[in-house]
Amino acid sequence: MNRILITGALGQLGSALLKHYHDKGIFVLATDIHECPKGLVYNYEKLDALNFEGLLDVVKKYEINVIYHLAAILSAKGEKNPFHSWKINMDTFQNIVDVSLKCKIERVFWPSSIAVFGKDSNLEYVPQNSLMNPTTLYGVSKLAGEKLMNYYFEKYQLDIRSIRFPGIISMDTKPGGGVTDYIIEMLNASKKGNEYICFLDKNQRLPMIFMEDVISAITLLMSKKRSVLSISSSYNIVGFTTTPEECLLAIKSNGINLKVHYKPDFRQKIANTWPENVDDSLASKDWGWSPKFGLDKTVKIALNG
Ligand code: AKB
Repeated sequence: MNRILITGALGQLGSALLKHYHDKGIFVLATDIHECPKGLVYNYEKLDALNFEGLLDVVKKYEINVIYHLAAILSAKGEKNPFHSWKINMDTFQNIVDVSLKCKIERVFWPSSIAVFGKDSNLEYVPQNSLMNPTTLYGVSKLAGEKLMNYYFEKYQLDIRSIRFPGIISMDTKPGGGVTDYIIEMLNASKKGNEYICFLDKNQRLPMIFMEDVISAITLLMSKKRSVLSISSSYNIVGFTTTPEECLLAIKSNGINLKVHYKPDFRQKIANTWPENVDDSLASKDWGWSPKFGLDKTVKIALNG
């Protein structure tokens, strides 16, 4: 039986994974840098993943054998203080690797991102193995993590698994400083009856995925025997692709007359270097990935949730 530790557990992905495993009756320990939120029903330890000794203590104390390392600074926020972002993203990664080797952790999940790609990646439809010249510090740190997970697997057989996530759509937590956050902000504005100022161009196409598909993908990948995985790096996946304008149309088709103003800012420059779509056929072939939620279904659920 698995005993799971999640870092960054109060974030967008962490909260959803926490609920998923808790509801399944699997032991899961949530950790994050914040004080335990009032009324939280999960096992919780306040822990900064930069604190190696603290991490080691918690892993030993709770007899953890699987880690989901989600603590990270995202793309747009990362650009505000690149040195700090590198430290958070890479030193915590190294701590997780070190603790995992010391405590013989069986499996680690670590999310990568479409931010690993860049202008030379055939952005209309990025293959699994593409040229990768990321433009953000976040993208550089994710690419470094991908190289390291391969290295640690070859050198120590440390089983780290990973997915390159597109923009993740969920309504339960606040957006966390990403370029793809516009879609969540637009959906929230629709629910509140506010106007929305979009920081991307109305025709900027980006890949997206609904949270339920994210949870299916992660749990599927983590459930497979290592021998079915043909790469020891990160897999491309996509739910659907959309632009702000298409998203607005989908919102309007639910009877909501949202007004959107377009004022592209520095995030548009980042989006210009990100994929419009990615080829996720290797994930389908190796571990059976297949998305269930398109734009219309996602928008409908998000608006009614
Ligand atoms: C971001 O926009 O930074 C993230 C991502 C695509 O990794 N949502």
